[in-house]
Amino acid sequence: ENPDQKEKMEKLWKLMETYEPNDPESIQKSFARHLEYSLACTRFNFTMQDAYRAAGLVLRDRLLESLNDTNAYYRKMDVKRGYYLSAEYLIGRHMQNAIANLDLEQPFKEAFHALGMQLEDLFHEEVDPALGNGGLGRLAACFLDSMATLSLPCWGYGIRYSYGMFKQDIQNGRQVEMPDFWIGDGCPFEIPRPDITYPVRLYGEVQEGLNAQGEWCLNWVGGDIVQAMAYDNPIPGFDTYNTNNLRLWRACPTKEFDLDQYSAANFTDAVEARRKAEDLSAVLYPNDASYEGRELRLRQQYFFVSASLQDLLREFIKRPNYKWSELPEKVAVQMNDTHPTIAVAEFMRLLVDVMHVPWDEAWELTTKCLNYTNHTVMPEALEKWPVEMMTRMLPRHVQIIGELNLRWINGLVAKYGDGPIIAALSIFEEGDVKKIRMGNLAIMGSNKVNGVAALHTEIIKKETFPDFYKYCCDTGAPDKIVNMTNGVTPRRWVHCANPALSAIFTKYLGSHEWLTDMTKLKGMLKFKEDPKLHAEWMEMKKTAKKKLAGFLKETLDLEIDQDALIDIQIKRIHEYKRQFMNCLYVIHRYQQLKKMSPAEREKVQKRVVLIGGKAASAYVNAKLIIKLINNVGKVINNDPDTGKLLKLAFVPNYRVSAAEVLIPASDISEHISTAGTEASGTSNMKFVMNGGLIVGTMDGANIEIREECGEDTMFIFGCLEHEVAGIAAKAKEGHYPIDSRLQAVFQAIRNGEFSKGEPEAHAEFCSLVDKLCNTHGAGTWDGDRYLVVHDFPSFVDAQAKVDATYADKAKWCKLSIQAASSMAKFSTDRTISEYADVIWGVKPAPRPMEM
Ligand code: GPK
Repeated sequence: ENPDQKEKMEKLWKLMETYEPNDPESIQKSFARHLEYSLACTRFNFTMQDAYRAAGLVLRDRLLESLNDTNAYYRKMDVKRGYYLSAEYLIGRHMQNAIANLDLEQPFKEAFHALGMQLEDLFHEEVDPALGNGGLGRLAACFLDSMATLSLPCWGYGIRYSYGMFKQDIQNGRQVEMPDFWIGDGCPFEIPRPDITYPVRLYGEVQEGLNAQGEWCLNWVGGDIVQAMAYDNPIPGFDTYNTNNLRLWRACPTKEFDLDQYSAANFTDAVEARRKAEDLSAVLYPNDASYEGRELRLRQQYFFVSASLQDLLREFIKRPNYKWSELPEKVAVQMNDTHPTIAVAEFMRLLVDVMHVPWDEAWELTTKCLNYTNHTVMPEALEKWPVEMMTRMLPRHVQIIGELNLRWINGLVAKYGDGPIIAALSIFEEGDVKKIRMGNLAIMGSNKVNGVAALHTEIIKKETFPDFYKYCCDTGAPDKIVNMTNGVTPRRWVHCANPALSAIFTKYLGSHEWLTDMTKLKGMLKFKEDPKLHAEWMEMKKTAKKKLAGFLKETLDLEIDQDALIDIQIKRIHEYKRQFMNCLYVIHRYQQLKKMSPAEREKVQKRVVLIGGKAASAYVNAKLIIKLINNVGKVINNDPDTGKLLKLAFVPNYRVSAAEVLIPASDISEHISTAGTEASGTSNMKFVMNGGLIVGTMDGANIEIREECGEDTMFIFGCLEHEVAGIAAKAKEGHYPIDSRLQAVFQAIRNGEFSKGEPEAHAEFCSLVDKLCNTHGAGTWDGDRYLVVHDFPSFVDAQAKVDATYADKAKWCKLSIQAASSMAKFSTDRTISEYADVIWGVKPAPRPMEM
């Protein structure tokens, strides 16, 4: 070591205390410094947006210290690491969560209060980073919170989209999509890393050649190279000194210029070609549980997978005297849905072509390191890419997949002979357009495959991938497919979203340990009939409803009666999720009210029904359902006979920060998918943790929530999963009676009661109704794919039971406490512990306070 260097290092070391101090005064000083020197404002003249930004930088300093020391600790301990690959992270606002997890709530409050600012007002300045569509992306975000909180050495990898999920505007009752340039003002929580970039090749061709050792090999050459540049997002754990990282890749042009190209071709054309590289990470595709098959989407997937795998392999080979055989002891990768499953071929390419690992060993390493999570049984969501497209874009990968498939099929034929199971298990789908099935590739290349709730995992085995499951059983590996029931983080969804409830739990249980061990909430059960707790519990709901009322006034100019039962359905708009059925029920309820005398009406429970969610921009029926809800709401809310007793509103632009206001305020929420269609659902968990009860079908995680909380806490209706096929078969024969109450609802829609003066909307609404009634018989039935007509009567019964139960306030309160206190299973801390134990083999590595 150079002595001069050592002296410099010592000088630098002495310049700073080890960590930034966290007393209110130091926070204030740090804030003022960032205002002046980072943001170029003055201490005397700044906006709330500036204040938010400066406060964000105060936090970022502290996050960086913790992130760097956590990384150094993981390296020193040479731990096995988990890597979560996901095309989506619906992280939501950072600030409040970072303050809570860094244990800075008290000093921050004091620091800003003394400067005349409320923290809440700062939080509101932050735009939601909406780099995900819905449940799948939000699950990834909750997972990151739990990985950090459990001190697990796990990172997330994804894409830093310039445009996140579109903003939903409602114009004349219809969804209009607006671009969300969330990064416009810069995000103080992210750290650009111009020093961390990887080249990613696209297109080009495969050539035979010699490698550095002079051996024969295949080389992928030519095509376009884009650079993936890292943006790090620190993820602090709660009650630990660990901070993990979410590394998102942004596409940039290469730094080198091809001189020939620049002198020969038109300069502006050449610059334009480079600029195009940036399109790769420009926009998140707004599709949920369906894919569009666009070439740019496949490019995005390969781009982030390649950069992530290059990055994690670089970390592995940095270790002194590394051996490839150790890779599975140091690396576990989780592929979130089929979006990152090109990883199977890319892992092989990097090992075989770049690292020169022999094929068989490379395949063993790949199948030990990779794992795949399935999130849906909707066939339209399972990605299949045309071989032609993929061969142009990723020629070497198609060769690798071809070779893998050949070996795989040979083995299968030896075992089963030629037969339909071979075609079912092949990675290639034959037909007019030959395709690569990413689901099959993922399962083949994985150590473990998992579903996201008990029922869903059973359906995967029996219906989605039955031949794979048979193969697993026949080869003595039935536990290759495992269940990992989803969860949510109680830090964001209880502590931050509902501080009044968090305070109740901490007060009654004597500590905030429940926030990292939700089984502690069982201690609340002995108070479930305590009138004192009941009073505090109802006060908590009132506080949340007041906040919701303010939000609705501001966004919709809607006034709600805060004594009304609040009934919420918020999730992506999908036919299988049956927002349409909910809307049909509200029309029915309206018709009942209209028939009553004013005196009878007075006895009916007041209700406010809120429905919110985005529709994929090309999903025609989903968009029509939004229009219908808006039109029905307009009629009901403005009818003087009913306006006070029943309200229906569509909440525009549903997003994480809106969920944080809506969920705590609910009495009832709707999780009413056709049995067997919703893989899990996660908002169901958030609602119950906040003391809301559920109207639900026996689907997804509803089943397990009911098991934990007790049958009396859930209003269950509808057919069971094993009944669906029989009902559909009967419907095909024409036996599909329509309940008279539902017929009355259909009649009102057909009469144009909800489309006065809108002939186009009228025709559209009729088309929705016609589709449900399409029972032509003779095997042509396809209209009511999700059994709305079948389940409607029992849905009406369930709603009647809700009203009756709600009338007994003490009983309701008891059920609410009982349910909220029984939700330990649905903390992502439980989910992630299971992934770490069963799938990844990754162990906690809590770093000590001082390094
Ligand atoms: C499933 F397939 C998909 C998808 O593309 N997007 C998405 O959000 C959801 N999901 C399921 O629909 C939910 O049931 C589930 O709780 C969630 O993923 C997380 O597993």
